Amino acid sequence: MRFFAAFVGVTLIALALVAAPGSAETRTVVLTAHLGTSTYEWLPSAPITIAPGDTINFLVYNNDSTAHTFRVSSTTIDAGLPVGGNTNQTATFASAGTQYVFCGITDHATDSNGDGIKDTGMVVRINVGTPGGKTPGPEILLLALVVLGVVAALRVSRRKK
Ligand SMILES: [Cu+2]
Repeated sequence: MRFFAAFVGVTLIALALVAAPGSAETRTVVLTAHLGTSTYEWLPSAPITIAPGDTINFLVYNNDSTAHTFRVSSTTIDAGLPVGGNTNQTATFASAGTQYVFCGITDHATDSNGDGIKDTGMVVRINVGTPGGKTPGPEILLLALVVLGVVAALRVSRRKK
């Protein structure tokens, strides 16, 4: 019985940890406009993954010989990037979903499959993950407690026979 009370107590603490929202983070991302083998692109071009509520501080440089612009989907950010220029822009991504940064100059960033999301050329995808997705630790603890509780319950019920 004492074990059961302790089990319930620890389980409630674990549940509270899982339910608590993760604290929002601010990350700095450096991007450089660049002419690739045949198209303009941002370097690095790998997708950025963050959690809802996180903020990105973009430090953007144009080392290309052509002017570009720096835009962020679902925001009003639209900064000019003259040759040799740079811009510093900050955006907070509140909701889960797909966002992206892109160049607003015609044909520098395009939507190749018509889904409304630019995906080719000067585009860097931002995957805004699901809430709580960044804190798997307490969930694993909770799972371990549930398994422990089942094992303990089986042992108690067996002893009663
Ligand atoms: Cu461009």
